[in-house]
Amino acid sequence: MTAEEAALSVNHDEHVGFGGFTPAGCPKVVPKAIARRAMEEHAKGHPFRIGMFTGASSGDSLDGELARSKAVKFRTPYQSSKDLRALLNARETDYFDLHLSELAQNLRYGFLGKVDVAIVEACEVTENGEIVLTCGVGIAPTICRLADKIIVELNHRHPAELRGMHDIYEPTDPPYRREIPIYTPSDRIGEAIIKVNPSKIAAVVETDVPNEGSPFAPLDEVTMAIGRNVADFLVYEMKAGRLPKEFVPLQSGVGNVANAVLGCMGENKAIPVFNVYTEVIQDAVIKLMEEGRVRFASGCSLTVSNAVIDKIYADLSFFKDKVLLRPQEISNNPEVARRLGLITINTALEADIFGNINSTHVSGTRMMNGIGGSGDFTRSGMLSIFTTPSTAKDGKISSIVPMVSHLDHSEHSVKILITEYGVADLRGKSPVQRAQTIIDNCVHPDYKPLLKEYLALGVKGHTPQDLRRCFAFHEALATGGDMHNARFS
Ligand code: 0RQ
Repeated sequence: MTAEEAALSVNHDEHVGFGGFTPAGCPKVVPKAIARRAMEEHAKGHPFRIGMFTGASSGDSLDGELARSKAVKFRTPYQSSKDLRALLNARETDYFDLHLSELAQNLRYGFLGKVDVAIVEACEVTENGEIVLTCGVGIAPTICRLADKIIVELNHRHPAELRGMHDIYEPTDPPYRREIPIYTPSDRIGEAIIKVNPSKIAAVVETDVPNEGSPFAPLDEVTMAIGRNVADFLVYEMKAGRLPKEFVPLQSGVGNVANAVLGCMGENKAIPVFNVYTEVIQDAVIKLMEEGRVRFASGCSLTVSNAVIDKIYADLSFFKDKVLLRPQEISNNPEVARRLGLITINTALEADIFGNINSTHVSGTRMMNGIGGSGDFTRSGMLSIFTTPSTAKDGKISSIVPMVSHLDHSEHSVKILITEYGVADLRGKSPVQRAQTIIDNCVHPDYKPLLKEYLALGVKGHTPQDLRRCFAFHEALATGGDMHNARFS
C-alpha cells in the first residue's frame, strides 16, 4: 500500500505503538501520512488525535510531524523533539514520563489501555508473519503482539541480512516470571525475528529513506575534560581493586558527553578491552570496536550517524557477531544491570550538593526530554556515575545547586558525580561530607563561595537543607537571569 492508504487504518482516539528507538529504526513515511490526515480532518472541523507509545525519542517524521499537526493526545515515554516539547510544556498534549524498561510490561499489564495499531520498520517481512526489524527494537515485539493491526514500513535502506542481529525476547508476566538468562552481554536468549499472525498485518509500505539522526557537535574542552575525568577515575578504581581487572560492562547515555567519555576510555590503554551493555550504541562504540577496544555491544538500537550505519552494513560480516539488538525491556532491565554489575554513566541537568539528580525538568517546571533509561541503569548498576558540565548558559546557571528543583535520581542511587573540574566520590559519605566533596571537586569556582555559604547557614539536622533558602539559586535565575546573584539573607 501507499503510506496514505496505510494511514487510513489509524483512527481518531486510537492508541498507536511505534517501533524503533531514538531515530534508529523508527517508522517514517506512515507517521507523516497520519500527520497529513490529521490536518485534513482538522480542516474539515473533525477531531483527530492519537495516543502514542514509542520506544524512546524518535525522528522528526514521527514526533515532529505529529506534534506540528496537533495530532498527539498523549505520549509516553522519552522524547526530544523541540515541537513536541513545546506542546507538553503548554499542556496541550498529556505526557507521562516512564522508565524505559517498564513500558512494555506496563502495556502487557493493561495499565496504559489498549494498543490498537503497531507501526514498525522492517528490513524483511514474510508471508507467514516473520518480521525482521532494522536498527532499533524498542517496544516492537510487545506492540506487535498486543495490537489488533500491524503496519510494516519495509525500508530497503536496511539489508535483509540484518536477520540475526536482533535478540527478541519477552519475559513471562508475574507470577510466572523466571530470571532473564543473560549472564554476559553476548548471551543470546530469544529469536531473530518477531513472529505475528499474518492476518494482523494491515499494510506493508515499501520505503527507501535514511534514519533521521542529528550529528554530534564537535568536542569542546569541557566535554573532553569530563571524558578524561571519567576514564582516569575508572583506572583509579581498577588500581584500587574496586573494579575487577577483567572490567565490567559499560552503559553510557546519549549525547556528546557520552561519546567523549567512550572516546577517552578507548584511548586510555590502562582500561582493558571492554563490553558494552547499554540502550543506545553510538558512533564511538563502533569506532572502538573497529580498533579492538570494545569486544561486544548489546543495546536496543544502533543510534549512529548515517555514515556509520552505511559502514556497518558494508561490513556486516565483521559486526554481526559483535552486536545484539534487544527490546528495551531487556537492554535496560534492572535485573540484568544488577547481575552484570554495570558501570553506568548518565548526564544530569542539575545536581544538588547532597547528591540528588534532576535529569528532566528545567527549573523544576519545564520538561526537557524525560528520564529515559537513566533510572533503569542508575538504580541497578554497580557503579552509577553522573556527569554534567559545571555550568550552563554561559555560566549563568550553576549545574550544582543547594537543592534540585525536581528529583529523578536520589542520593541513594548516585555514587559518583563528575564535572570538568573533577570527581566527587559519594560512596559511604554522610550528607555533609557529600556536600563538601561536591563543592571542593565539582563546582565551578564562581559558585563555590555561595555554596559554602549555604552549607554554613547553621541549619540543624542530618541533611542541613534550609527550606526557605534552598531555591535562592533558582530564584536569582528567574528574577535576574543569573544564578551568580543568589543571596541567602
Ligand atoms: O541547552 O539545548 O539550549 O543548548 O540543556 O544540555 O549540556 O547540551 O547536554 O544534550 O547531553 O542533555 C540531561 C537533557 C542533557 C540529557 C540531558 C541546557 C543546556 C542545553 C542540553 P541548549 P547539554 P545533553 C539514556 C540516558 C535524561 C535521560 C538519560 C537527558 C541543554 O542527557 O535528557 O539520561 N538525560 N538518558 O544549556 C537549564 C540547567 C541546565 C540547562 C543544561 N541546569 N538549567 N538548562 N541545560 N543544564 C538515553 C535514552 O534514554 C535514550
